[in-house]
Amino acid sequence: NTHRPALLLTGHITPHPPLEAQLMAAFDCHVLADEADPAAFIAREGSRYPVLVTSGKNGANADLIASLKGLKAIAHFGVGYDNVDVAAASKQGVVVSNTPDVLNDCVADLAMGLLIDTVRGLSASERFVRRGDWLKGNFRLTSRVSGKKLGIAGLGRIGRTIAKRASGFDMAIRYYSRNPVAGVTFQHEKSLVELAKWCDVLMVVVSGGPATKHLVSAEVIEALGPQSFLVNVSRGSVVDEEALIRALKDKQIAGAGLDVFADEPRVPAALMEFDNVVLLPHMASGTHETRKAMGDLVFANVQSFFETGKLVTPVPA
Ligand code: 8YV
Repeated sequence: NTHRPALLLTGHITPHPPLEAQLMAAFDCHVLADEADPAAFIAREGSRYPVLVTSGKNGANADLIASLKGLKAIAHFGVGYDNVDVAAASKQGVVVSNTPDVLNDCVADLAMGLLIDTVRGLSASERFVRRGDWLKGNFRLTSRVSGKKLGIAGLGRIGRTIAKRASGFDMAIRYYSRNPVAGVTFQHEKSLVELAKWCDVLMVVVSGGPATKHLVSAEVIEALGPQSFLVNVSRGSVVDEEALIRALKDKQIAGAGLDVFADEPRVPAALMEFDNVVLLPHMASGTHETRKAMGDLVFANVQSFFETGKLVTPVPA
């Protein structure tokens, strides 16, 4: 087995276990999280691994990257790589790949589903039927989706795929991003507050990390106002959850649909109390088809790096 290239995994790839089996079959794999004493393991064998695989909860911080002396590449399972310290990696000459594009459709589908659920109250109405409340009267009226104003924060690959779907619902679309996106006809707003003031639904699709922490601030939530909704399919860190909870308590926002949370899988108990909030378990990319495509892309990146020294889908350094 010693002739197979050595591959280190920070942890088990829980979003897609078959990838782990695929990697095990092709490479001399080791899972760092299985070690009783990871530091001792790294001190002993840490220089043996040119490639590291990371995923959701099992990223790579600057310390881990610095401790792996032979490291050359990190292949991340996921399009968002906020839990991989790319700056630290680059400084050490380590390249990083993610899994872009293959999840655009399923994430955008889920985003639209969550938008409709949030605005039309699907989950709430389903709970209403199960509780037997229909026997006592009708469900509350909800809000119209078609023709409404959709503000998209972050018009990247996924944001544009959502925009395509929303266009099918005759929604008017504007967006916020640091810089205007070339080649799109939607109106760019220079501030997220301006976008929030304008829209009926704010869809958050920016990438995570320190640069976007609490981008959806108390001020942005206030700008949305009591008739508008917030939907987040990016990272929980982007939304000031405390401010959101306060706005929901004070009825200063119409409702929220959240697939991601600051400290997932722990969801703030306060959010569970609101019937106008839809809570999902970070499942936007979670289809058989997409998770397999993501796994195949991680595998292709690892294989390509061992064979050619190049990643298939590197992220910008
Ligand atoms: C993954 C995601 O489920 O791709 C991403 O950025 O958030 C999801 O697709 C998650 O990151 C698991 O690694």
